[in-house]
Amino acid sequence: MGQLVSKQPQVQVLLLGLDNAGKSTLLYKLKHNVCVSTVPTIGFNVEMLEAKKKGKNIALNFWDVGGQGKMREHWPNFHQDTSAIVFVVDSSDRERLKEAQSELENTLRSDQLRGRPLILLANKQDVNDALTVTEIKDRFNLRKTCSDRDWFVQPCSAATGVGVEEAFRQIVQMVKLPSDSGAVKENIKEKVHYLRTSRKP
Ligand code: G3D
Ligand code: MG
Repeated sequence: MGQLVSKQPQVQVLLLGLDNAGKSTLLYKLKHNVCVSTVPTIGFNVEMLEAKKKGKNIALNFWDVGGQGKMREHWPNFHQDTSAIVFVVDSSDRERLKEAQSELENTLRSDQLRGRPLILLANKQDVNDALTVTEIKDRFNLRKTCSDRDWFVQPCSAATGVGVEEAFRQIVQMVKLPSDSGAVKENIKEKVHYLRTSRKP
């Protein structure tokens, strides 16, 4: 007898932030609970994580997009069908905070991301003198920039794992499920195909 294939709802989570913020470290910590030594992401990584929301099993596809200057112009290609934005900040890098803020604000202006929740991860809290959550909220002026969406700032350290589970729980809680799971046409394969074919020649 054939087995019934359960089609659990899938949501797309966009993991953004400047290069070196800790996005890939965080993703592998979430996925495998290990600290791997990362190399700068050329292109993107995608990992599926499962969770329970409102009594349903759901799959979250995390798209970890390279944060180096040249890659940032491709970020908009990933906006389609995003259910939540996770923006990772290196809280110890005071010099590049303005640059991170400006990239976040550019991202939040996207029509395709209107109303999508933002979870800002104040990463590298293990580093001495890292900016606190309160400082980050103020510097990023989030009360104003995010007046039209749900937002949350979670302190964490992808290196030590502190705050990482809480970050995941927060993402699961804030991510919007499509009201009709059939509306999610995009699975990973289709999205990769879309990204390949939409690339400029
Ligand atoms: P990215 O994917 O955002 O570009 P990576 O960033 O995950 O590649 O991480 C960049 C560097 O930051 C890596 O160090 C990684 O180990 C380090 N890192 C990531 N998260 C943390 C953290 O929470 N605390 C500290 N102290 N370091 C972190 P290397 O030395 O390999 O470049
Ligand atoms: Mg990376």
